[in-house]
Amino acid sequence: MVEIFDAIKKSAIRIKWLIENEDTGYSQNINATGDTQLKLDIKSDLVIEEEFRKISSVKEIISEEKEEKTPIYENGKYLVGYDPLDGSSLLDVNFSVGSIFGIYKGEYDGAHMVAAVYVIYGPVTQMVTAYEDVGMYKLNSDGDFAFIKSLELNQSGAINATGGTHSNWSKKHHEMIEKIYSKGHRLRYSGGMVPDLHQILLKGGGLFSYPSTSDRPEGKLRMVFEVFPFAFIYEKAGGGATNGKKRILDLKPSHPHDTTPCYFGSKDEIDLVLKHNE
Ligand code: AHM
Ligand code: MG
Repeated sequence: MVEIFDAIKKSAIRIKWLIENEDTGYSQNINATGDTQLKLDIKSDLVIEEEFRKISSVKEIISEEKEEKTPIYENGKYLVGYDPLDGSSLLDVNFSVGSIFGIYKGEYDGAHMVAAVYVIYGPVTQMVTAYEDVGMYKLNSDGDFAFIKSLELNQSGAINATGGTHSNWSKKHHEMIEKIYSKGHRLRYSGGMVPDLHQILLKGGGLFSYPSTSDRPEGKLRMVFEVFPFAFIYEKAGGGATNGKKRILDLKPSHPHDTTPCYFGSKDEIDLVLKHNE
């Protein structure tokens, strides 16, 4: 696992350089989910693939930007599902973006996830790893990621972050969000799941949701690259993650690019979501 985390650190340093120095415009390509790729989505994907190709414990990789799984080492133990540059459409407005990694053994589903990592490229670059516990690291000027602290969610928090177009929300979701606000929560939403979930984690708790909407009944966020890794991290930090009815890590995608409605948060907020959907 250490060598996988090291490959992620090396990729992060290279992606940070690309963000700061390369063209942040769109390419002519469309990815597997139908989004037009930015040139940086493609470059970041290649950087990560290159770094994982050096690691003999990696059996196979699949990313949000790739149509198909890519075999690496036949005798490798781990499968890695990743989103190389999540929130990349926010690059032009200079908001934080991130890379998300799920490390699996055997299958790409929650039950087979063994570790998860994300990197956030903000005013500073940080990395959060969840393996035995959840730890945060910061990239120093000498190129090393220094351990900062362990992260743990409180029983409840004060932040609410909800995605999707409001006019496409269900009545039920509107009512649930009203309940959250009536408890005193405040809106904090950048439109990048890495900074939005990082904020909730660092500020002790709250709720992030990307619900089912009339235009996207299965939500927008992809299980293998985005939702399972954060579900793993939130559970390890003492919170939870649900699709509204079921625990996220019990879901089984039938295709690596499958999406799901999702709610991540501290315990009280996740209980509220589950009760509301009973
Ligand atoms: P991307 O992988 O194409 O960048 O899309 C994922 C992003 C998430 O970071 C974020 O939570 C969501 O899209 C925001 O979507 P919306 O603008 O519909 O609220
Ligand atoms: Mg993404």
